[in-house]
Amino acid sequence: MTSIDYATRIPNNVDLSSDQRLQRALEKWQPAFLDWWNDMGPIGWQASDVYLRTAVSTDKGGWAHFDHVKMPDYRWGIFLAEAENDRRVGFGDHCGQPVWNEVPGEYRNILRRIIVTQGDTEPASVEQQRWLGATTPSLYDLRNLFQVNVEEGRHLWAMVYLLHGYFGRDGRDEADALLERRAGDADKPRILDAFNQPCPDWLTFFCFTTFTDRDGKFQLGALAESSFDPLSRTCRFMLTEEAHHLFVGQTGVERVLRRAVQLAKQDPNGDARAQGGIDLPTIQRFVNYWFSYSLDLFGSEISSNAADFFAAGLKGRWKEEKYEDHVALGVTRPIVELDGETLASHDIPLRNAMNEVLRDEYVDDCRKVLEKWNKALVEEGEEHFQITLPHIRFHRRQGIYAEHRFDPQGNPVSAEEWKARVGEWLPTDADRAYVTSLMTPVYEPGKMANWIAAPRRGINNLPLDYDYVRR
Ligand code: BYC
Repeated sequence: MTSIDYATRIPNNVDLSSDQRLQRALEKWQPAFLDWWNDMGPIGWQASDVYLRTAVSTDKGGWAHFDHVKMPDYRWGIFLAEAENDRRVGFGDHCGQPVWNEVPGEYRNILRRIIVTQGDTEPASVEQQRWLGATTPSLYDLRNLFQVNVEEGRHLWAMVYLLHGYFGRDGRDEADALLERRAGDADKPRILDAFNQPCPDWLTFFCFTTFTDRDGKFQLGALAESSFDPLSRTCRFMLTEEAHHLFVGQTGVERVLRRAVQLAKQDPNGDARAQGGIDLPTIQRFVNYWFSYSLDLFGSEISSNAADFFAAGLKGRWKEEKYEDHVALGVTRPIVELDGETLASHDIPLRNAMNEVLRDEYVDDCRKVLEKWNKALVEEGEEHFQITLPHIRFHRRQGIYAEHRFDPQGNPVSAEEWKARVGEWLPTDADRAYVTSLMTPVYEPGKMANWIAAPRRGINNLPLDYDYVRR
């Protein structure tokens, strides 16, 4: 079951050929996907040979195969993690019952909405990143960008398989609509805010893959707990691919930080910008921006949708098995709200606070990333500056803090104070223009742009000066 059949038009490990109707429907969607990829995927690199990894089996450890491939020839397909024997619903009102291999009628609409929302983010990120090939800091980074892009394309396939396979006509319509919305488009935007934000430079890309892809990790983890077993199995395999995206983001930002310190040391005034680097306060502002946008992706702190998802057994907590109580009724969790001018803690029924429970896990994980970045700063000899995470109330546009303004420490601030200080906290137009001005491409194997340190090692044990992308 786990090995992937590449002899068919749509590679898969779900025995697609045994369901002719589904196979035909997906084969009809495939050219539309390829048209979308050619129109909205990486600009200018579709004919290049890229050193990409492809799944060969969904077994642990044994799934990667590396080769030079033209991106439009990448074998996008449908790969599910192996079914667990006698898997049971792990939480909510149906806890302990056998998991479902069909969609229960009463949950059809909400489940479809979850799958569509998840699916919508995948092509969105490819659209956001499509111009970055023109400004890559190295061939190594260019290849990593394209690896991320083709895998997001595959994650779209994963959700489209579920829509086509389990939701009939409306599922097929939703799958078509996934190729019609566009990141940042005023008339037909992507569903979630972060996926309509521009990604015009590589510092943004590294922050996006650190913070926004990390939301993906936790949302997929919550959906991997789902009682709808096909969703659980597809998310489990997607998580193994997601790990590389997080690596790209975390090491990317770390290399920019290291270089900032190295360049500041070379400058008589300790000014990284004067040496063509990105200074630490600017990096902090980009971190503030993408962390806060990504916090929004968890939805509101108090959410009846989240309670319904949990009750129905559709979306669990991160690693649900680590909790003792999987029903979560008659328990509360404190949430801090703004009562007029003062912050006050209120006890909220736990099921309604599930978005916050997941956001907590996410914030903890982000903290670990920052610890690594700050260790790197110390290793480079930076004695004072440390990157910090802003407070969860800072710069929110979704949820209970969206109506108010808070500083990065989480204190309420007036509109005047916000206006006077926002340039310290979030990237200014001048910051963005400066970062963009550094983005000149480096296409020579082994060479790096001046504003970023070299990575520790190449891909798949190859040297750094390997030609990862052949033009
Ligand atoms: N922007 O009760 P609420 C990834 C909407 S990333 C715009 O607060 P709920 C990836 C919400 O839809 C992972 N709208 O929230 C990363 C609702 O709208 P309706 C993606 C937002 O429903 C990088 C209303 O506000 N996966 O994979 O509890 C690269 C009130 O809803 C936003 C998922 O998100 C926002 N930020 O939770 C590539 C998993 N937040 O229904 C890929 C599936 C909320 O009133 N999605 N709204 O029109 C979900 O589980 C939930 O929909 C959410 C929202 C967690 C997003």
